[in-house]
This record gives sequence, structure tokens and C-alpha cells, in this order.
Amino acid sequence: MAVSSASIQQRLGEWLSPLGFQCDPFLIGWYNAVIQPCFHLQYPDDTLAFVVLSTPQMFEKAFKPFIVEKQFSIVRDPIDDCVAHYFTLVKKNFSDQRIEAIHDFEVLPNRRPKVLVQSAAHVAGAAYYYQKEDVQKNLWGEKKIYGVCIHPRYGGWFAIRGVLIFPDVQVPSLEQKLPVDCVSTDEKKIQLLERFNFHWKDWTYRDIIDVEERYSEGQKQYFATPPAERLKLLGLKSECSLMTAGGNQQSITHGAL
Ligand code: B12
Repeated sequence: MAVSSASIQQRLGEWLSPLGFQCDPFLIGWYNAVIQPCFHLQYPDDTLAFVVLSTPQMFEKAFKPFIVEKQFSIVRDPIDDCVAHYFTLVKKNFSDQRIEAIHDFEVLPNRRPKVLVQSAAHVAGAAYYYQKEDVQKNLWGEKKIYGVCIHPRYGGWFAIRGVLIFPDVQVPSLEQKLPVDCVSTDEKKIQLLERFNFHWKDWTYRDIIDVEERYSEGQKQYFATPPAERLKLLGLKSECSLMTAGGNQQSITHGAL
């Protein structure tokens, strides 16, 4: 199809950047090349996709207006519903293109995540995915150590909300952008992985590098509050269907993102 990835990226940016989202392109083949076959996305290698991150600004620019407007139609986690709402608007705006959206919280019938958003962010060059294997010494033996993405501008103060796939757009010539290896020493990488795995509640892994922007105190407070009390915190009534938040079998529920 005669559309360029640059023009799609521009259109997506026009829609999503003012709302505090960042979109970076990648090819399905790049993603499938680094992960196990059981997680592969079933599209041809040259298929265009975008990974969507929420920056610290998303809370004010997209989430709060969404909550004011839609508080009584929330059926799951408010943040997840908010992102789903904006993905739906994007799809409507791109009515000339087929788009398949996969959210970070979606799972397959076998409970595996539908998309590994950290690997997607890494291959798209959006945020470096630091894993146990990035450290020379193995300090943790057989212990499971979760990996974490660090953004060159926001450190750990962001989340990876999902991918938008354009199944009808093949771009074999797309140039791969490498992620910035901003946590450069082994010592810092160890510190990062230890903080993310064992002390994530104190937020400090997010400041492993100097950052341009962090979550506001209000945003931190929101994420630190139990789901049932979150709307009250925003100055809204809490009698809506937040009761159901987190109870969905097709999704994974998280705390602070
Ligand atoms: C399940 C899940 C959890 C589980 C298990 C964690 C895990 N990583 O497995 C639990 C509940 C414990 C959890 C907790 C948290 N989580 Co969590 N979690 C997820 C979720 C939904 C899926 C992760 C998963 O199961 N991955 C499957 C495993 C197999 O993937 P993997 O380890 O990356 O392995 C692949 C790579 O190694 C790849 N690979 C191999 N070689 C190479 C080489 C290269 C170069 C690359 C790129 C890839 C690659 O191949 C493997 C697969 O075959 C993701 C969102 C998503 N959809 O991805 C969020 C996510 C990872 N979580 C996130 C966060 C923030 C948290 C918490 C801080 C939040 C919280 N309040 O609970 C805590 C912190 C961890 C902790 N200390 O407990 C963020 C991380 C953001 C970031 N900056 O990286 C994510 C991305 C959610 C988001 N929307 O942003 N989480």
C-alpha cells in the first residue's frame, strides 16, 4: 500500500502527543526475532507497528479529562479504560487504515501476555530494556529477576501502554533505531535491577538517571491509592463501577505504572 511509515507516524503523533503519549515505529520481524515463538505476533515480518508509551504528562492531559467525562462508564481499571478509549479514537481517525491494537494488560487464553511491551519498546528504540543478561556478573543465580525499560528522558517515569499494528502496511525499508543505553555502567545496571525487583514501591528505580520530568505528587498519590478509593482522590464520586476494576479474566491488573 502506498503510505509511508513517516506519514502514519506524523498523524499518530498529531493525535497522541498532545495527550502525553509517545509512539515509535517498529517492524513485527524485529520484535519476533528477539522473543520466543510462543510470544510471536502472527503478522509478516515487514508489517508496520508502533509501540505507545505514556509520559508523565498523560495523567493531566488524557487521564483527568477522560475521568471527568467517562467516570460512570468505567468497567475495568480507569487508566486501562482511558488508554483503550484513546486507542479507539485513533482507530476512528484512521478509518482509511486497518489498525489492530494490543494493550499491555491483555492476555491470551493461556494467561500469557498478548504482547511483551518492553521488548517492543526496545526494538523500536523508544526505551532500553535492561535484563539480567545485560550485566556481566551473575549475582542472582537462578533467582527470577525481572527486566525494566529506561527511557532516556523520563528514566522510569513512564509506562508502555501497548502496540498499534497496521496489518496492511508493509515497510521493508524501515530503518531500525537503537535504544539509548542510558544506564551505562554495570554497577548502575545492577542497582537498577535490584531496585526494580526488590524496592519498586519506593519509586527510586525511576530516578536511576537524571530525568527531564517525573510523575507529579498527585499522580504518585493516585497510583499509591487502592483502586476503590482512587476516584475520590480525584475529587469525583466513587460509587461508579470501579468495584469491578481488576476483576477481568482477560486482563492483568497492575499497581503503579
Ligand atoms: C506479568 C507482569 C508483571 C508480573 C510479573 C513480572 C514479569 N516481568 O514477568 C508482576 C505482577 C510481578 C509485575 C510486577 C510489576 N510490574 Co509488571 N508487567 C507484567 C506484564 C503484564 C507482562 C510481563 C511478562 O509476563 N513478560 C513475559 C516474560 C517472559 O517476558 P521477558 O521476561 O521480558 O522475556 C522476554 C525477553 O527476555 C525477550 N528477549 C530475550 N532476549 C532478548 C534480547 C533483547 C535485546 C530484547 C529486547 C528482548 C529479549 O524474550 C523473552 C520472551 O521470550 C508487563 C506488560 C506487558 N504486557 O509486557 C508489565 C510490566 C513489565 N510491569 C511493569 C511494572 C512497572 C511493574 C511494577 C513496578 C508495578 C506494580 N506496581 O506492580 C512491578 C515491579 C516488579 C516487581 N518487583 O514486582 C511495567 C514495566 C515498565 C518498564 N519501565 O519496564 C510493564 C511493562 C507494564 C507497563 N505497562 O509499563 N509485573
